Amino acid sequence: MSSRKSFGSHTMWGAALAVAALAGCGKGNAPSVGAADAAQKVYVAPGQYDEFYLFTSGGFSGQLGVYGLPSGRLLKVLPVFSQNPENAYGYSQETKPMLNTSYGFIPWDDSHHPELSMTNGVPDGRWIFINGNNTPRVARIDLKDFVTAEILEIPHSAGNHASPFVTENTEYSVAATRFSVPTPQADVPIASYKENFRGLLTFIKVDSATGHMKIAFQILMPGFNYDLSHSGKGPSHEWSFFTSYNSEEANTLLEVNASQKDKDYIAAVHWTVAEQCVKDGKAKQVPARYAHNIMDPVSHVATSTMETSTTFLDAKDCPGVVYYLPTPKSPHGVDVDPSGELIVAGGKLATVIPVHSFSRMIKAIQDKAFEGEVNGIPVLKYEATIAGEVKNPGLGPLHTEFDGQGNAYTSMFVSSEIVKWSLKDFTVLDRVPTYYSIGHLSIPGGDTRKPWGKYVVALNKITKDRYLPTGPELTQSAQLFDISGPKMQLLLDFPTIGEPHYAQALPASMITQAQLRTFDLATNADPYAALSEAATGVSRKGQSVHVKMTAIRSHFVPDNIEGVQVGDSVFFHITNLEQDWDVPHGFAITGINNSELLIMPGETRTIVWVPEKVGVFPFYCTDFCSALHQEMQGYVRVSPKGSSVALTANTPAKH
Ligand code: RUQ
Ligand code: CUA
Repeated sequence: MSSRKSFGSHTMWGAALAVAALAGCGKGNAPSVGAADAAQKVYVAPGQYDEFYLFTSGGFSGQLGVYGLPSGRLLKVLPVFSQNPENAYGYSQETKPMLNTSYGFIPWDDSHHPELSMTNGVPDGRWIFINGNNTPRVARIDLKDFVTAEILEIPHSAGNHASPFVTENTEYSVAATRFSVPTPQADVPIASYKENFRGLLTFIKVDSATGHMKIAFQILMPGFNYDLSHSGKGPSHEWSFFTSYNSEEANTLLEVNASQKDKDYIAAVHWTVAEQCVKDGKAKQVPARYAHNIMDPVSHVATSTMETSTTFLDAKDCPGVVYYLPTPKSPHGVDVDPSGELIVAGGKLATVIPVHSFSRMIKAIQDKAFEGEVNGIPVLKYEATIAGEVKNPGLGPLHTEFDGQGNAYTSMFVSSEIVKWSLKDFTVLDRVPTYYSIGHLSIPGGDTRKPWGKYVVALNKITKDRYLPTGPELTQSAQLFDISGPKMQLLLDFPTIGEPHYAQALPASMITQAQLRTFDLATNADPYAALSEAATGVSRKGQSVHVKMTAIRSHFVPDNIEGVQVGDSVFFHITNLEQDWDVPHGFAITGINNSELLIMPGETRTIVWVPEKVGVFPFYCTDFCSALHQEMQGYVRVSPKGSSVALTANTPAKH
């Protein structure tokens, strides 16, 4: 959901609290029976590592949270779509291009779905993708160094929610528009929705060697709202599934007007057929403007390129590319079981959990078991594709993950619980309350071919009385459950940064093995790098002053600079000469209208300072790096505009 108030109603609260009351929980409650047992299961002794990495979306913080499981300890806030003054992401000259878009520099987004890259349907620990919902973008983060390596804007999209789910071998990452809009954009009456607004499903090709993203094609669809997605696996490998709601095509008061029909649709997209149609010339090139931002892995300097065209494939021009599966009632999540055969939908307003069968779907297509069509897209008969329904699961099913042992776990938003059910006969096996109003849930590898089905994490929308109050805004939170036995057991509540819409986890060893500890100074290709103290210096080009500076425990070179004038743009290019793990240096100067810098070993980072006052201003290292960290400082003398003080610095050459 895009907001924690999506279903914001008192009924929902009533239900959530009723469940809480039933379970005998409330504020200041005594620890439940088995607390010692639970504590032991999440205890990671000092100095020990967690077993899993958990990556949570930051929601409206636009970032990615990195946690350890089972401890729930926060390890890192990894900046993606939002500026982060803590390490100058989006503030430094080298990183600013990452946040460029066709709308200009955008320092924020709303990120919902982290998605690990996969090989043969199993996370491979190479990259993690995440969507920018508001200004449609997909980011790729390199898990070697936990750096946002690439951000691709999605043209002609509006609300990149059903994204960035990947296919089994990361052939594609998908990006469906949540809101239908005039496509391409146009100045038309909103009331002409039905005739002018379209949906769009974007397939981004991911280069298997470099991870680089490129839009392969965009499929034009009827003007519904496309909500979530998952790709097939095994037998369903060539397909991606997208839920949609608002098949009523309402353009106002969707709360009522988009809940009229008994069923909406899952769109089943056969992407190899789309590839063929593009090859056969059934697609067309259309103008577009969208930013493609890449952090160069060698120079560590980001570049932003504006792309100018994209490939549109109208679903009706490519028979066999899309089929609609009727699915009750405003479906939200769509999840494919580890075998690739079962397609589970979460109808937010449905009273059952509908489960489609992939093999029945293929047979229905062969038999032409259609009940009609929408804009040339065949609609399959519900009875022809359905494998079964989970009866009386609870209220408000949203998302389902799998444990690899034949069980499914579905989050129930309205009744605020996780329901465990059998993939064999669709019977409910267990249920536990969540505090409160769970959205997504996450099992390590739980949407892949081989889940590590040890834990499930509930990603809750509301915390109310679970933590010490912190004013009107309370912490966001997740809960960890042990699912290794027949009954789920609550182990831990832990606060999260931003709104943790969704999360993915994988065994820590898959990442720790390939970790980079420093950046190689010898290959630093930043154009303003100073690879030794002898290479430092100052220079002036008109109103711009460039300072090439180095940092190493525990001094800057140069550390005395004179001849800067009021109104100059002073570019501090600072190279961290360290080649030691965990020794960044920081940089800040009085009155800088910008963030600090935090420079990793071997890296160069640049920040701009425009002095507005005459005087002598100190700068210093902001990261406590050694016993003489407090000595790591310097001065810049600022003279009036037009002053005759020469530009000098105490670099080794000029001593
Ligand atoms: S959504 S709570 Cu933004 Cu993934 Cu379902
Ligand atoms: Cu360098 Cu503190």
